[in-house]
Amino acid sequence: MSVNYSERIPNNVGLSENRRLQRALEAWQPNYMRWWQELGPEGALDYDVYLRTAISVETDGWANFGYVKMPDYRWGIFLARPEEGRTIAFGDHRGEPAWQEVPGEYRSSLRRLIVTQGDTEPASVEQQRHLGRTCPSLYDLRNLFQINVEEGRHLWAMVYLLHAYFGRDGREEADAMLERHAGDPDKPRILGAFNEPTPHWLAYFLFTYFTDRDGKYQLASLAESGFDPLARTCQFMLTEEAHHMFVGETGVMRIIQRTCEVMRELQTDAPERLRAAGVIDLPTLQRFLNFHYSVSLDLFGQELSTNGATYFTTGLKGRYHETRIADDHCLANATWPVLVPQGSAIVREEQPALLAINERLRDDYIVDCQRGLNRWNKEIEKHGVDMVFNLPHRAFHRRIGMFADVHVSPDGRMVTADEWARQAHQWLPTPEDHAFVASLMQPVTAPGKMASWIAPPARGIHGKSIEYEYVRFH
Ligand code: BYC
Repeated sequence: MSVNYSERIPNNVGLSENRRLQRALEAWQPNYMRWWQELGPEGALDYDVYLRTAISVETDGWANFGYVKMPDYRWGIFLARPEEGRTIAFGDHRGEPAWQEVPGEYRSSLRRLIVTQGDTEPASVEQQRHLGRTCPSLYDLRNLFQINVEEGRHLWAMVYLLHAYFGRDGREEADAMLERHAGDPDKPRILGAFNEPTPHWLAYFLFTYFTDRDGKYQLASLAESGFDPLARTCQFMLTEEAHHMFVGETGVMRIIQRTCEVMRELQTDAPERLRAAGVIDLPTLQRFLNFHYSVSLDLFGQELSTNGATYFTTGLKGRYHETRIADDHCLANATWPVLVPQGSAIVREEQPALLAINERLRDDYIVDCQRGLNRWNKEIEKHGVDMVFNLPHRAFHRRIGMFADVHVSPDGRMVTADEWARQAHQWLPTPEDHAFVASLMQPVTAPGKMASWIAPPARGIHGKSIEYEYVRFH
């Protein structure tokens, strides 16, 4: 599975043997580059960035680090190795050979899934484009750019599938990926969270912790797909995703660490004193956490979804770790517990498992989210500070699904619109919180130096010291 880097588009899919496809992708490439220049990281085209580039899909294929100007990054097309004799693991086609071509009857559903996945990738780059201006350190700036170029590559991955397997309408969808934009009132991105602004680094770390984690779960479900090229693409994308969540988890951890240090120094937990000392008080952090978690929960779709059921039954999108689950993989008569609003209460109901496929994935996601909170809480405890972070209730602040029309407090009580209006400022970031966090965002670009509100990382990148010049400006 070696990658051919001598071609204009590096790939391990034998692109040069398919001249039509190669030409089509080469025609899309300049549009992508134009998009990167206009909506990629602002003002950063000339920087030399210490980036990691994949040179093969093997585990050691990552060890390739060096200074790269982002527009010269080798965006390419990489699929994980094919699995000999792979069969479809779930749904009506269980046991049949995995599809190497798009099955005609599922063409539009499959295209929709690929377009929705693909749309999120450039969206996140657009959302993060101004952050470079206010980086807390060169280390963080480099990680931001690493994530940005990888999201760009994930777009390439989906565009490849559209071009290679969906003919003319696939090419049109690939063009449209560069025409919708995050937060654009006329042509927004498809999913809610990808139209929210990422105005500062606190939002960014929480986005990479919570929203990239949705990426992990969605990609893992698509990696089970009966459509083999999609499964193989997503398997490789997942290896890149892990680093994005690492950046989020450690970023939040370092903020907590710094705040706790100052709390101890000043012997106070008063938010105004901590803010005056240039750190983010923990209740503010909890409000931002509540926001990013709840908009990320929405990304799983409705609790009961016929789309989800159809994607599963037709073998297009599986469950998390589908092949490790011990059941019939068809779910004909199975049920799944789902929380639903009933009057002024939230009750648990057994629902057909097929309809609850999205909800089940959300359940898996919630468990995973909690793990990071446990680690953050340990850090707080280590400093002797009396506070714990909690995930708000899954019904809190939802815009999609059964809880979209009701108000639920973070601890899971159904509340009236009046109570919501009175309390929301304690539960979600206020304009003042945003203004305060924004006021901290002063760029720090001297090697090894950190902004006041964040502790240094435990170690540098790829064996380099924290003082290493991870980004060189010109
Ligand atoms: N916002 O039956 P429903 C990532 C729409 S993140 C707006 O409930 P379905 C990344 C839905 O499209 C991973 N609209 O759900 C992270 C549908 O519309 P249509 C991205 C929403 O269809 C960080 C209607 O509501 N990948 O990779 O089973 C940085 C009814 O939908 C939302 C994927 O999402 C929303 N939040 O499931 C970079 C995987 N939720 O079709 C990257 C592919 C639902 O009736 N996508 N709707 O017009 C999917 O599997 C599904 O589309 C969803 C929704 C899970 C998103």
